[in-house]
Amino acid sequence: MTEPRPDLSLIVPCYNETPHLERSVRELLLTLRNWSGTAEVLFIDDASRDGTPQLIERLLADVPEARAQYHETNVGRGGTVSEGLRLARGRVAGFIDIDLEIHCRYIPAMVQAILDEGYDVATAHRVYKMKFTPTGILRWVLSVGYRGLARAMLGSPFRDTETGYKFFRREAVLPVLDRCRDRHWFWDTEVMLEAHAAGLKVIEIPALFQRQPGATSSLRVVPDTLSYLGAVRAYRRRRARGDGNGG
Ligand SMILES: Nc1nc2c(ncn2[C@@H]2O[C@H](COP(=O)(O)OP(=O)(O)O)[C@@H](O)[C@H]2O)c(=O)[nH]1
Ligand SMILES: [Mg+2]
Repeated sequence: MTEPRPDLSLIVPCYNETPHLERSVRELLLTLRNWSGTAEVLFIDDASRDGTPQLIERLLADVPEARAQYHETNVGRGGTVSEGLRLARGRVAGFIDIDLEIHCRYIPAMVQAILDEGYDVATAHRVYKMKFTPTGILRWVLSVGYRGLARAMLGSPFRDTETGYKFFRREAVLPVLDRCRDRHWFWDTEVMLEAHAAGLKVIEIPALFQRQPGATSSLRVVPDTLSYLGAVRAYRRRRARGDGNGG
């Protein structure tokens, strides 16, 4: 007898998450277990070097609704999330950043937008609780700057393509995944632009973004910003050649 499909498959890409993983998993389970829908959770570790795989093993020992995969080599954020979306069994498949800078309490609203309100994609539009520290201001400037760039250079109709909080009607996103090429940070913009090009119905739900005290970021500001810009230009060229859609 095949198991009924859960309402939600939540993908949790992991890369050196030990500072916050235990607290975040507790919060996440609290949210999912108090929610009326059914969910499975799929942790995918992308070759972390800080003991995250061992911590996942320990944390998931008594979490029947969760399973985990472990990469030998680092694939990148986009590649890891795509893999998870393909492995998902849920009617809705989505992912969040497990540092919970956007809290998991918005998950039910994302799923409801897809299952009950007819959207194909629901994402969190980050509303920043500003931290007036050099890093806080730099990240805000980068994020706002990049949004402007995505709109100006790629004609993105969206307010926040980079958010690490995206949910999809699983059947609708599979063909879109096949048209995405980037395997790291730019994938977050590419999947939204390809979803738009495919005519998927998208809702961006405002959600509070709050940096965790003492949190560090895996974003390497200069190299990652440069590779972003390179990816934006490459994507524009591909689209201009008319084989933008991943031909
Ligand atoms: N799978 C995978 N995830 C990554 C990688 N690098 C970062 N991430 C994830 O991307 C998310 C956002 O990274 P974070 O460091 O919080 O960036 P920030 O919030 O933009 O400063 C986190 O959940 C990280 O685990 C990677 O190489 N592979
Ligand atoms: Mg983060």
